Amino acid sequence: MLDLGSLRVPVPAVMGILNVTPDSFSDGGHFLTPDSVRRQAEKMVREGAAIIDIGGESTRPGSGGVSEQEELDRVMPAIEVVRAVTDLPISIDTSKPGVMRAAAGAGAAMINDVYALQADGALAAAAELRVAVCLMHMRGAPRTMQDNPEYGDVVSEVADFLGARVDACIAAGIDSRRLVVDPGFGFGKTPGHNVELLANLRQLRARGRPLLVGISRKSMLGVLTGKATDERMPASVAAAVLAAAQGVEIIRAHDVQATVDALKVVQAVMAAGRNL
Ligand code: 7PM
Repeated sequence: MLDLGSLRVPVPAVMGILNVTPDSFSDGGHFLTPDSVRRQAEKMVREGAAIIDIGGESTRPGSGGVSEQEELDRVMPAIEVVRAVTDLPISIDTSKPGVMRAAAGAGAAMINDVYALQADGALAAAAELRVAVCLMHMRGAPRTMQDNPEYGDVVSEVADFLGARVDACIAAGIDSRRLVVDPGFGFGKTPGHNVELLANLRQLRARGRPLLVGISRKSMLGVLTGKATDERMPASVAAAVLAAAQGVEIIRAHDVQATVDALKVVQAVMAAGRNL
């Protein structure tokens, strides 16, 4: 069991992705009406998701931002619809303090921030809201992050960043037991960097905090397999299995059913005491 205070889930847990952006790369525009949000949420519940991650700001490489009002207009109705169909914990994928406050007020149990609470006022908002927080590593900003990212040692640099953000959260009054950390696959990393991170997840448990990873359908899998985004499910499941075998607590995924089934196998073998 993973206990983050406002959020308790069995591990490994699958976080189902519910994007409410018109431009998200693999499911853009598909889940925008209340009815389609409801159907997608019901499907993820049936398939065994443990958390539903709602995001209204595309962080696609090369993308700009959206206004706070635009983001609120996208995510608040979606939170209401998901709330109406399930008691599963909701995570809000946002970097904006105003959206964090509104979402937590509507019942979101987790803030999933690809900027790791670096925006003005984000640390204070998270401290005041007392929800769980996912701190993700990104090198640069979405618009430019894939322009030739360079690292000396990507694993230690990402781990150091995450450790520093955990420390900043603690200094801002956030209970460290609410924090999870995420290396941010695809956010300012080459395919080689992403593979190196996936091979060394245990070293990324900054300050001993639990890990969340999101690799589902990402371009590193396209590079490895030659497949388009909608054909990356098997590769995504393989990556989820590799992550879970290294003890990752939360896997963020589009294909909930396939991921849940695969992780049941990992879980059974790990419970049998094998060191994978
Ligand atoms: C375009 C590129 C659209 C990438 C969407 C994405 C993560 C996340 C995202 C992650 C956490 C996607 C990403 N990725 N939050 N939000 N970790 N914590 O594949 O890896 O959905 S957006």
